[in-house]
Amino acid sequence: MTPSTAKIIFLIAASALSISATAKNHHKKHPAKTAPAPLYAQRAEAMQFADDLAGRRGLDREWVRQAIGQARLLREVPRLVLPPPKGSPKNWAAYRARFVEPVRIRVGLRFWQDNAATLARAEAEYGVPAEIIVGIIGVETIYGQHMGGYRVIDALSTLSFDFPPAHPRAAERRAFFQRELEQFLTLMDRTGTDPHQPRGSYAGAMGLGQFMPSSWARYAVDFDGDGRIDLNQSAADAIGSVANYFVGHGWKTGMPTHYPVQFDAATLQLDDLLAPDILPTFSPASMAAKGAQVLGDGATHNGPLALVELQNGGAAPSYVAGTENFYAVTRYNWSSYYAMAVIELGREIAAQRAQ
Ligand SMILES: [Ca+2]
Repeated sequence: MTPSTAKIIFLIAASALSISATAKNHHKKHPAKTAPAPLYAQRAEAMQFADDLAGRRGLDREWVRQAIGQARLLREVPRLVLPPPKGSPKNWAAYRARFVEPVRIRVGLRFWQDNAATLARAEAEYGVPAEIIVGIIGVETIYGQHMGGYRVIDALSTLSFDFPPAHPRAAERRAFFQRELEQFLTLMDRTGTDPHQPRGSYAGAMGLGQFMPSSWARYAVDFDGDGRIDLNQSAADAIGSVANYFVGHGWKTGMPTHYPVQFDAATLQLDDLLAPDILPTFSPASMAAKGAQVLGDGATHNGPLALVELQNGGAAPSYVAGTENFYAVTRYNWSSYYAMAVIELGREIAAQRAQ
């Protein structure tokens, strides 16, 4: 649900660019003002989409036209959703250092302390360990510190009507954001919320756990029992909703996320082992037959495993055997680097709590 590392790196690059652009403007006597982007009310296909959406969902046509019509193109957003250039090196060590770091650990310790009873209740009711929930909310928003400042309606309209055609899966991704825009407006209608109010990431993800509108509609729960779902202000609602999301994506109570592996260079069939990517496919015995011995409790693991490769730039990659629960973490954000950062941040905070 969050930007992948690459996108984060892009974002950093983008801010650096805007800083240098600002610096350049200081040398001009009359810096040119950038005109605001036009409203989507001026775009026929956006208004057609609004009419169709209103019909499909049984929403008030004028309300939907106003909602989308008053949205504006976010000029910087389309390039943020482009994948990194081919051949960009992936670096687990650098990725980890960004998320498993002292500030996030310190804020995470406090979050866990403040919400210990709620986290324990979520673990008991959903079977999802507190450290996984704490890891997710930490990686996503540093416990609510960075929930995103874009108007969700602008972000979703931009990605619905101005998705970059250069993206290799542009049609599929544009359709995804159009469905999210539809879900968002349905949610706004149902909760009586002004659709121009909610703020979120450049991709339209909202709240402590950065839920996309479809995930909010499907998995969000009122876990503090006040009769409404608030994933921005209620830590309890966010905690319960993250746990419920995991259950909805196949989390298995009590199963570890991964085990260490050891290679036998003489029999290793690395290409075969990596072919299913992170989809759990192999038994411990079939992994061993292909030269990867699953260590510890993993030797007797009951269920499929995946060989997860984490590249370390120019250095040798790291490998683990990921279980179905590792795969479940990647349903939050489709990246094994992301999943491992969530797991290791939660684990580090749990270790410090135990001290
Ligand atoms: Ca609530």
